[in-house]
Amino acid sequence: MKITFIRPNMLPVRGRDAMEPLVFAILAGLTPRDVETVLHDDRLEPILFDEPTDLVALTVETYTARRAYQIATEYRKRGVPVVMGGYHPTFLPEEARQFADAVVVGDADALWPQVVRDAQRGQLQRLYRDAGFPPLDNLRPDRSIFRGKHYAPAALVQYGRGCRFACEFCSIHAFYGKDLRQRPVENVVAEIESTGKKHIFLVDDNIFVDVPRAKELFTALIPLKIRWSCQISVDVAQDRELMGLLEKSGCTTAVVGFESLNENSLRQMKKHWNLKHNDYATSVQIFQDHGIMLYGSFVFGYDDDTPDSFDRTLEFAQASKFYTANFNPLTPMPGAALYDRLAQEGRLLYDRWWLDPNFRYGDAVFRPKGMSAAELTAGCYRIRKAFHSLRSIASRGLETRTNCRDPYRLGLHLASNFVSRWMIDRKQGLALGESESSESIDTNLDGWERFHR
Ligand code: B12
Ligand code: SF4
Repeated sequence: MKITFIRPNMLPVRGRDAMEPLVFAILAGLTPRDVETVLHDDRLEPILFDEPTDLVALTVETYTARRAYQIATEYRKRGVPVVMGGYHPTFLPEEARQFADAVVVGDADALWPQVVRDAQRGQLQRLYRDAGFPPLDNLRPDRSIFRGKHYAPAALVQYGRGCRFACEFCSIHAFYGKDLRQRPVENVVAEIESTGKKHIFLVDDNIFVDVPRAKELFTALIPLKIRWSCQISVDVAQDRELMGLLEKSGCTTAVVGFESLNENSLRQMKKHWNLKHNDYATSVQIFQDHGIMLYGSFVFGYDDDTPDSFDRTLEFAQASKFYTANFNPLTPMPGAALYDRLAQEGRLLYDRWWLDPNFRYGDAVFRPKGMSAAELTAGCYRIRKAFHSLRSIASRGLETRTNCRDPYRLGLHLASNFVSRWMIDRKQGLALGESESSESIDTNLDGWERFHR
């Protein structure tokens, strides 16, 4: 039996920074040895629809759902069964089932061997759902599935799943609820060593979910002499011991969800705790004193945000010398509390924006209160471009504690800024799933075929 894993692309733009899709290393590690596995990454290479295979397994996020459904339709036309899993099918299994033979809801770790067995017998079930959350003790990703593919140099490794917070817009809380699981530290260390990579991206949505476990991990990373990146909540800055361990263990960059400078917006998104211990400027100083380059993440469109919010935030991001930042329109994801609220308030502009051929990447998808949807789209785009202007890149690059502290960090600063600068215009305004809008979701792959040639 042969299984083809597929990571769909979000837009018909080939990026320069595709990262290894960790989920397929995990599924490959759980697949019986006598089953052949291959990976097609739609972000890097053409999908070989006519290459013989017995099962196609797609990972689906909301932004890639449209493309995933097109790919699935092509395979099913050829008689190949398709299984889908990931965030989007977990939140909308009924939608995904229209395009797949089987849908896996939630984590696949405990279910995947059964899916493979059922497929071997030609008896795939329509829906697989794990009633609980499987322990992560036996996670053994098999990275040989990535061999020969040109991914960004960092290896993706997962310490745990879930987050202790419940921000209104966030898919993580919707997916994992209150469940928090972390792997044994020795497994994580052994996995990092086995990758042979000197830069690791710890993909946990918030690596700081539990103080003693965070300390245990950071201490265990010190002897590895690696550099690593993570996503972390800003409240870590108040714990000086943790900050010291982050620095000592090689934490080089961290994504921090500042989200907004407006306290009412923070309150509305249930992230007011961001300001519980320090103001943002103080927290930023603490990170910088420890040499950690910050990737600031911001959203716009909460009820108190107005057209003035954009420039204020841009100034803050530039003054804070973030090595990079994103400025996104608040986007309701199915499953998240925000989506339900905006739907109830009758403020959504599309029935399902992720499938709508008129939706364009970067567009606001609901009616904000303090500005128009068009102003929201344009404001985010404008400051994204301004933040990545040559003058801004140079000025931020001169931050001596972080962005130009050593040649490695300066290289990271320049590479990430120039890749983002290059991508902004290429992505903005494109339709998801194909380059030309099409009424029919399951036909017309023309745009994709041209792009791949
Ligand atoms: C690393 C990362 C990125 C990296 C890229 C990663 C990569 N490999 O290419 C970067 C930074 C580039 C990125 C970009 C974006 N990301 Co991102 N990213 C992540 C992050 C932090 C980790 C992904 C990961 O490796 N997880 C570990 C794996 C093991 O978990 P998993 O994929 O969930 O898989 C498990 C189950 O879901 C299930 N499963 C998943 N797929 C499948 C498939 C099958 C067949 C089966 C059976 C099971 C199954 O089983 C797995 C194991 O149990 C996640 C959050 C998270 N914790 O997952 C966000 C996340 C996936 N990203 C998200 C978003 C929104 C984006 C962007 C759209 C942001 C933007 N506005 O531009 C972009 C574009 C993404 C795209 N599709 O192209 C959202 C998606 C939400 C949603 N509802 O779809 C997430 C959940 C973050 C969040 N907090 O909301 N991202
Ligand atoms: S802190 Fe981050 S991961 Fe946790 S719920 Fe909020 S946005 Fe999601």
